[in-house]
Amino acid sequence: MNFTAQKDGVFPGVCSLDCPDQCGLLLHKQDGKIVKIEGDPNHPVTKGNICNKVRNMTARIYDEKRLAYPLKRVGPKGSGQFARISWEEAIETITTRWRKLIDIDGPTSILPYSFYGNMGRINVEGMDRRFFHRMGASLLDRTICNSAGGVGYNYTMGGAFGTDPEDTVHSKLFIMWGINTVSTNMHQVVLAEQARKNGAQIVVIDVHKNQTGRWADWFIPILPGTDSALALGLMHVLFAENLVDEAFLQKYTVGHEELRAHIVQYDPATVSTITGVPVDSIYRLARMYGETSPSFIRIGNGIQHHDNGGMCVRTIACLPALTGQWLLKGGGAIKGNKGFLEHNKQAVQRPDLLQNKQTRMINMNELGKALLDADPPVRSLFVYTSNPAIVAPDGNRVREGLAREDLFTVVHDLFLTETARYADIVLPATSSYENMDFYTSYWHHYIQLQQPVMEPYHESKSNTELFRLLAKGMGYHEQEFQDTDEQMIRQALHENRNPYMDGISFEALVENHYRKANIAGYFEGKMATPSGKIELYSQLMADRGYPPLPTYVPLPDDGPFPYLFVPGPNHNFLNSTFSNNAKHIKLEKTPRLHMNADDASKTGIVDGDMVRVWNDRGECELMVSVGDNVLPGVVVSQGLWADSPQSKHFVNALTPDRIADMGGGATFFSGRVDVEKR
Ligand SMILES: Nc1nc2c(c(=O)[nH]1)N[C@H]1C(S)=C(S)[C@@H](COP(=O)(O)OP(=O)(O)OC[C@H]3O[C@@H](n4cnc5c(=O)[nH]c(N)nc54)[C@H](O)[C@@H]3O)O[C@H]1N2
Ligand SMILES: Nc1nc2c(c(=O)[nH]1)N[C@H]1C(S)=C(S)[C@@H](COP(=O)(O)OP(=O)(O)OC[C@H]3O[C@@H](n4cnc5c(=O)[nH]c(N)nc54)[C@H](O)[C@@H]3O)O[C@H]1N2
Ligand code: SF4
Ligand SMILES: [Mo]
Repeated sequence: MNFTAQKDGVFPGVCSLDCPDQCGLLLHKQDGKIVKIEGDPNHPVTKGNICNKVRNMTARIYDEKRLAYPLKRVGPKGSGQFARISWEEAIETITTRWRKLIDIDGPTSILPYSFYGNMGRINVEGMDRRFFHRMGASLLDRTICNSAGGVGYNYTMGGAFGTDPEDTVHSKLFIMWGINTVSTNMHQVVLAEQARKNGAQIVVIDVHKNQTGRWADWFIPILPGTDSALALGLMHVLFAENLVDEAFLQKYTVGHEELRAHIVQYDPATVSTITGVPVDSIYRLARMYGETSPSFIRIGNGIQHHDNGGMCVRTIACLPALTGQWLLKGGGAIKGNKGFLEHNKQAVQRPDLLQNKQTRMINMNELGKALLDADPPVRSLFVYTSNPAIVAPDGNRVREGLAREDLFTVVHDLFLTETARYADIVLPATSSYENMDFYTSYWHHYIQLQQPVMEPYHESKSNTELFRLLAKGMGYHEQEFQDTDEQMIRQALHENRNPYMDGISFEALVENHYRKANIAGYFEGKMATPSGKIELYSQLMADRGYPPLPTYVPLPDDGPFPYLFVPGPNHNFLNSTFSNNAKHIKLEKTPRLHMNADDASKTGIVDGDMVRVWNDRGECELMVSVGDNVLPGVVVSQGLWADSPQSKHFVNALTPDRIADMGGGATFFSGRVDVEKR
């Protein structure tokens, strides 16, 4: 069916944002324009509810600032002075420059940089991958989001597999651990509310009493980066008070005897000193967890944006096994569920095109370093579906790199983002409602299809279309650069080795665009770990130089600054997306720095003061909220705001680009700062 040709009507859609909920949408069209976006009541999990951000999405897709044409830079880098050019000139300029660079410096002098501003599988990890593999460009390790925790979880559980969120209506205890669920996973809140009506308790463990903490039955404040100690303290009590499920441990785990001996050192008094959680709270939580079934832990991203984040998630992931929760409907945990919906990535991304090429891997969390110090140097940067000048750590170094006059930078986006301001060539991107793609949630178990609903906005092009054009310009004439979007989706679903996706084909998705992974038999005790069991003791970790048992590792020293700084995302933006849309800025009002009243009174800061937050990496300015929603010694901000000379809201000026313990992960929340009245 051709939806774009129909001027009026209501069409099915998928939210393409990097959000676990991946809602089903209804797109209302009038006169060829989308005039309203609402939730699709037929979506089995999201059931017609969507967030305010996307309810206001039309303000973004028709924002007068949206890019309509290709541009070339006509002023100094970063000044935002551009002139309109044609697509022909844009492609010609880029490919001519790249051919020269490849001749002189080799293809690894070119670095692609992208993330998941659109979760469409063929647009954001499809044709682009084929293109850069064929070229032999530097590879990007895409580790900015959840990779430390992902690797940590895998050591325990063997893969990104967890509880079916639909089953959590049966849970009797929810532990929201380092996740701001009310803002970042709203349908988990809806499901928990249903369970709450049947008596379920909701516990939130966080460094900030934000909207999620306020919603909890019991909020437990904790010092940043200490959660693995708390989890070990819970294990201590569970073993000591015989609240563990011995039969489950025997049958489905390895290392429970070693663990039992190991956790003796993590007695509640010791754990309390580390975490700031009172001894009686540790006992109470452990007993609650040991005595309530089914219990469910939602493991968030907050705990793993720390230097010790991988080990922290690995440790928390052991808890459900201790009390045998995996056998119960609604019991267990979710860190991420993407394993159930893996498609045929080989066919889509074609890593075989890299064969016999000498390339190198650059960790995206070290973009500043890569642009300033890489040897051999990066001479050209191609940014798409991401906004590193705002979202990447140690942001001043990133911007210093982007400002290099000799760096040839191309940015493909819907807006002239802070990153695009540094570009030599800017290319306009379509929104996901203008493209065909398929979407696989990392929380619920549904794969969804988006068919284009509106014509491309002015001269904008999708990622797949752009890379087809670039391939042509580079003289890559092979078939894989001519495949259509539909062909690529078919390839993604064809000969897929993932048994949970059996029977899900392109036709099936066209017929019914919500298809559930066939998860029957997930927990039959055969894990994808080396031992085939849940690994409380991991020989693989020992072989790789980690402690093989769950362990608390303190955060490293980050300089002589009094506060740990936790700059997370906010409610009305999605990372930096929406930070340039007036409607969403108005909803979010102003960025705040939350500070404990004791700290404020010691420094003479009062509520509403503008403060300078600084360390040896940079500074930013925020308005203080004084109160008791953070512990002393901790300051928290929310939102990745765009900045300008008038509003210095650039929180990533302060964050470290150190690499976490596992998966090359980011350490956004392990930096220290000082705060002074401006
Ligand atoms: N509204 C909205 N939704 C979003 C996003 C957004 O920007 N806005 N971003 C999307 C993306 S890409 C992601 S990855 C997810 C992220 O969403 P979440 O998984 O919720 O992760 P964060 O919001 O980064 O952090 C969650 C919580 O961890 C807390 N925290 C920080 N450090 C610690 C710690 O050491 N211990 C404990 N216990 N808590 C800690 C923070 O205060 C925060 O409340 O949300 C997605 N959804
Ligand atoms: N301080 C701090 N920094 C953080 C975090 C934090 O909690 N604190 N969170 C981190 C996390 S978890 C993440 S995931 C990253 C996210 O970082 P990014 O992935 O960079 O996310 P966004 O800031 O949303 O930027 C996405 C961009 O993609 C563009 N876009 C959308 N659709 C398309 C498309 O189809 N094609 C193209 N070419 N462009 C498109 C949007 O307009 C937007 O400018 O940020 C990280 N940075
Ligand atoms: S951002 Fe998340 S909650 Fe909002 S519509 Fe998209 S998927 Fe749903
Ligand atoms: Mo993320």
